[in-house]
Amino acid sequence: MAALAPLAASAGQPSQAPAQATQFVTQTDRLIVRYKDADTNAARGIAAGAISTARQALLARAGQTFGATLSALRATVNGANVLKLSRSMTLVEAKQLAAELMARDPDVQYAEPDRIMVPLATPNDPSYSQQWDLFEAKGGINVAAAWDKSTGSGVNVAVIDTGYRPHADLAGQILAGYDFISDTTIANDGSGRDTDASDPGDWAPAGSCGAGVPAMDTLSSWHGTHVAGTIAAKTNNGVGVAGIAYNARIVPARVLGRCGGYTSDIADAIAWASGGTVANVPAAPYKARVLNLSLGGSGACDTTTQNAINGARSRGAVVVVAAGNANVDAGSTSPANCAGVIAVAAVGRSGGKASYSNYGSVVDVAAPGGDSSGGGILSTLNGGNTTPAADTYAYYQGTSMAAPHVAGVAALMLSANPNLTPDEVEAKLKSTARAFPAACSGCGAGIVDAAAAVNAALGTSATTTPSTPTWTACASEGGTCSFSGIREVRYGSGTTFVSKTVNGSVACTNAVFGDPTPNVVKSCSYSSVTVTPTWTACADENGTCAFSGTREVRYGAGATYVSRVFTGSTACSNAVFGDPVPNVVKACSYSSITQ
Ligand SMILES: [Ca+2]
Ligand SMILES: [Ca+2]
Repeated sequence: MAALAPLAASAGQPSQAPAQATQFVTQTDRLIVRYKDADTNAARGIAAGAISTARQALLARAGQTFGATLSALRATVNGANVLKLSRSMTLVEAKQLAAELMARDPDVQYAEPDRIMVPLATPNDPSYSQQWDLFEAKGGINVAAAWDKSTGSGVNVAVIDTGYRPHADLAGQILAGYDFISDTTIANDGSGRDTDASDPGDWAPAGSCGAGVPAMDTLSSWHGTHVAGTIAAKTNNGVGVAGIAYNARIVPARVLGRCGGYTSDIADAIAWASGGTVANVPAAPYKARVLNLSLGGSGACDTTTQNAINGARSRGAVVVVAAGNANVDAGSTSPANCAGVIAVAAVGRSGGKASYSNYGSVVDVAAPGGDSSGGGILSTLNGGNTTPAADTYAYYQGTSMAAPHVAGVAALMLSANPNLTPDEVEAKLKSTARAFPAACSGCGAGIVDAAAAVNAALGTSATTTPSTPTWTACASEGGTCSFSGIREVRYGSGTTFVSKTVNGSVACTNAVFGDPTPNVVKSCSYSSVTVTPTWTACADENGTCAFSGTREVRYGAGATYVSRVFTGSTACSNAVFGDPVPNVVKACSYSSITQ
């Protein structure tokens, strides 16, 4: 029986970057108040912010109830007033005060806390800025935008690999697994199968795996620990790296040891992790919806393996497999050539095929695996050359690193929509994959896009019924319609309207909307349904971002952005946008919503 090997290539050096803290601010010393006559005042040339004595008296009385005085600071762009409070209060209290203002003064259109915003979802893990594979426009998987909607909660991912090392950046992420290695020499832990899936090391002296194999002494790889970190390293813990599905959990199934691992052990692990029954092995306490197999060997798909994969899929598991590192057609690499798996090729930092990656018609999608020109994939590791030593981090390259990116995204999708079948997950990963920005022939449908895949997963939820919008009148013709978020705005009269999707406010005029009902006074109303834009990566720093129409363009890294509105194209540079994240390579993306 052929031994299968882990599919990682070389390691590089870990490095550090400054931490970015992310913490929500839960207090404010400001309110925003807009009066109902703001539109007509603007039309008459009366400056917003000039609050009448009568209104000031009502403000003062409302403030007294909360032990605060309110003073006008300035007007906002849409004619509302920013009020300074004499003391800071919690957002809960500020909302109560805003409600008090609205109750006391019927002229108030709305009042709300002037909340302090912070960049969302940017992990504070100090090495995140080195994880180009997560955020860069060319070779990355666009995961930060997915984290707004899914972080993998409730989904278990089986890492069918060398086992795991306890690691500070994996603490609490690893569930009970199993050691499937039946051969004590391969196991290297002095025993056969048992409940301890920890990795004792897979170092191999020269010639210990057969004549001339390996050619020279090899060090322990800690391969499964690296794969596990890519999928679900602890994130926003101020330590090390970020994981893709960081609220998912890892089920370690140990199948690879010194010299590799047997197909029979791997097949049992596939069955067990997905909730199947394996003789003489206790049932898995934690069933996995995603199985990651960053391993392979040459030859056709074994019947044993195919049967195990069929069984896992019948129990709802998504099976993700590395395509292999021999720069050959993956049709000759198993289990990448098995039916029903998602076979993953590797791209480098440029988004082109990694030199080593297998390719061909059995490949479904590509993901970052790193290459020697742009660097590898940084993840959790152990520092021991042979037996375990201290926690560390290291760059590895390989389709072994690409596969867990896809497994992590699959976990995000299943967390967002647990009803998806394995075939639906695969179809959505493919349909939302991003076009290759550099040559990658035989690399499947494209580079996996985590945010687009999660959006697609959410979009088809059978249990979600679209809500019917209601419409709120917001301005007469010539006025300004203002609201929160991005919404559809109707302009017209009676039942004749034209509509646009608008961010925040819009002039309610023929100039903006055209004239759907000539010679009739029109008005605007906005929809109760907010629209969520999706973002398409368009350029790396110092490139040119091009698109159709007038759109918002974001510039930044991770989830820290500045954004501006452009028509047609813009340079993606500090000169245009300023520098939201110094010392980090930034990129641009454009909104799906035209303005
Ligand atoms: Ca053992
Ligand atoms: Ca971390």
